Amino acid sequence: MTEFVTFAEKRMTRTKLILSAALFFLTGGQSFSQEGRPVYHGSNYVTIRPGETAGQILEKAAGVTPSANQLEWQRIGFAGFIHFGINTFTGKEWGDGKDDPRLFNPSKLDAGQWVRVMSDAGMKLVIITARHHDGFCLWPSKYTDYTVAASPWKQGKGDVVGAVAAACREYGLKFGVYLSPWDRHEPSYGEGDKYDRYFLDQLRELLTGYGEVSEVWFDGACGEGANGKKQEYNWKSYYAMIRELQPKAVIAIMGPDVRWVGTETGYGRETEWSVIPDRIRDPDSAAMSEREFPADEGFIPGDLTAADLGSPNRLTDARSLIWYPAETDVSIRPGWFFHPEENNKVKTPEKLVEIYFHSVGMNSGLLMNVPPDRHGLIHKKDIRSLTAMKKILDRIFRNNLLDGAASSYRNGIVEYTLPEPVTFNVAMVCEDIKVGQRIAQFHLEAWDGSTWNRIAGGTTVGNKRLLRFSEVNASKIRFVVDSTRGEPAILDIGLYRDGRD
Ligand code: FUL
Repeated sequence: MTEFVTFAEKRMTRTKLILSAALFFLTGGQSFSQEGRPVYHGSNYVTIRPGETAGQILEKAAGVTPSANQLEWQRIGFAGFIHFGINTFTGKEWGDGKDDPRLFNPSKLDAGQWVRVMSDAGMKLVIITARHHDGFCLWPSKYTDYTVAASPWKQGKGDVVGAVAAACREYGLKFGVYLSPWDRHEPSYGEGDKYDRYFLDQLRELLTGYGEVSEVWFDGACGEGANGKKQEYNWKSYYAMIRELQPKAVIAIMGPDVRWVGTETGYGRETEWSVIPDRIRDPDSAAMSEREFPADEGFIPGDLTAADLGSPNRLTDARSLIWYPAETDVSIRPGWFFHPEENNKVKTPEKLVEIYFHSVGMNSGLLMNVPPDRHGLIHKKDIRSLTAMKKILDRIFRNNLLDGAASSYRNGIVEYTLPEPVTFNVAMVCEDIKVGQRIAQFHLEAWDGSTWNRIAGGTTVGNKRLLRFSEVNASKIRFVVDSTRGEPAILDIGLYRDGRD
């Protein structure tokens, strides 16, 4: 069976195509342009000096690269989210922290089924809501009695986080934890250091008790309102603990490695730059510190919902730039938690495919939530949709019609000549983000015997760009870079036919 998620990596070995190979000399982690000027390769963070021109800023932006953790995370592409907890049994989305832990009693909980379903759907990482806003812990934390240990499930001897981690190991998936900073049960919430200590104690349990953790997801939501409790989180101490105990984990959302795409619809941005201005408190001292993760110092994510975060006009006033890739989180159902009345509202396979094209295919990771039911199992309706979605994706991506094509590169144009005409309606382009993200505008053209006709195009490419369009039949096709902020480095190009056969 074709694995669409790792497809680009497989093709990389076959048709690695670095357009800039002739122009770049990678020396000891630093790159030089043709003229020998440094292009700031090798750091996911760069400061802007006062007086730098728009051109200099763009050149710097083109040289910002992902950290090793970010690169690995971006290559995963497709991950699964599991919202499960006390809300599953009360029907709420946001529990108030007062629900009786005895309500938590799944009769057939099988984390193996969850992870198997997600793996079969093509997901490579699974994140479990270890503790949602209600404060109820899915593991038997020593620091509160509001946990699974106080529930009748497995006579209080169960551990959902442990079961998911074990299943991930069994199926070869990466494992991640969601831990809500906002806690509506814990009495110390709002009391500053006291709560931070509680939070760090629980974070340590999660980071040390369950093997390798690949993603830590800190939710930014807080519904306390103007007169509610106010907790100043000591983010810096949370990040330091993660760097120390799980150095390969990315810190997402309220963290410096992976950013929220800005919506929960499943639809990412047309123009999605991974390099955006950082809002760091003291960029100069951070840069001076030569730390591996300079953005960990006083990191504050700004407004991430704007339609454009990284275009040139957003960079001109920046004091620093950071590689900060997007993650698109979306639920397969209207709610994040399971509600039986939503069984007929599970997203259709076609909708899930569309979401895949608009997230993974728009330079973002996709984090798709599939909430288990009150038995502790993923419902058959969700399985049906996911299975059919995977079938469609496999059908589309099983055969790259450019395989075996002769190709040439000149002046930002990659031209393919095929022995026979092919029919296609899907295109994939991947930049080699290891060296940065550069393409700002591109399009595809097909030769009809007398002229080149535009088929489709877009703005940014990044890790992966997927396009769908009406069927085209041609034997000469070209990919044209219309505008770029540096030498484009293309990792892969593919053409496919979604033939519904
Ligand atoms: C939001 C939360 O408030 C929702 O309940 C859910 O967990 C979603 C993924 O993030 O901020």
